[in-house]
Amino acid sequence: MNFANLLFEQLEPGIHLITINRPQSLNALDPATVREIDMALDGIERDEKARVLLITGAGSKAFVAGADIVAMRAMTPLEGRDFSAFTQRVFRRLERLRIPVIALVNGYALGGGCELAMSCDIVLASETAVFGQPEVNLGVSPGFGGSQRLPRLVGRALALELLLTGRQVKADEAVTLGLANHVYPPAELLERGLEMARQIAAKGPQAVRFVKELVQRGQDLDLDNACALESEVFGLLFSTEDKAEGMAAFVERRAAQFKNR
Ligand code: CO8
Repeated sequence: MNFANLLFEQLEPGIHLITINRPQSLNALDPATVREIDMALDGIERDEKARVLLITGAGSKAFVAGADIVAMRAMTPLEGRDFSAFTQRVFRRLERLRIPVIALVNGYALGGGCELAMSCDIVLASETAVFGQPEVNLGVSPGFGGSQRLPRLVGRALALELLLTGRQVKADEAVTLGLANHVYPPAELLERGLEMARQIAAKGPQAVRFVKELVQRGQDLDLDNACALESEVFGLLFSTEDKAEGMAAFVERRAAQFKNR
């Protein structure tokens, strides 16, 4: 696939990387770029061998510095609503993708960039990462899910503080708040992301897929229904060859050879 605003590559078998590639605009998301992310996800979904998706931004300054303000400035209200709704669907797709998505936040993750990171399953930040929802500075609200995901991640009071003041949060604080998992020196970020991706890619693919689904779907259910869903998934996984292989390998003291069956 050829993209104008993305680099989409397979780094190793099963491990894919999307790099949002508009460094001249600090990787700001315009509608064309979001459409390309959607198309890249089509490619991931068609690839049965895909195991982990990494997402980062080009250059050393920004992950994504938000929705593209120049593009939004010219939008009508209906175009703004469509851009918001379409991007929300694409970000929701990331949460529902059958493989884990790891954000490598290599600089500014503001507005739509913070919303993109929050839609990924795991967030690894470089020491230069800066998170924030500065939309109020522009006279608008978040439009890519930030007003809903931020309170779910960090709690209502902190979310409101960040949303109402637009305060920027550096990497260490982002970890404390639960916005990022770990912080690494910029030069190590990709390798650390790859290490985590390799660990995940070596596990039973069906187990990984359903663990992600359990956590993502379970969050929106009450505890009884969420635990019932877990039992169903647990039972379902007993039907897989990978369960038989994983348990046999443990008993036989050897490494499991999972086949995604
Ligand atoms: N959109 C378009 N261009 C941008 C953006 C952006 N979000 N951010 C930076 N750029 C451009 C700059 O205009 C500049 O371009 P040029 O060189 O042509 O002048 C270039 O990138 C470099 O930026 P700066 O010179 O500003 O770099 P600094 O190091 O001085 O500052 C900052 C970096 C702090 C990141 C600064 O660029 C900034 O504040 N950017 C805007 C951040 C922001 O407000 N993001 C939120 C946008 S709103 C949003 O995301 C809402 C999502 C919901 C949308 C709903 C759909 C309708």
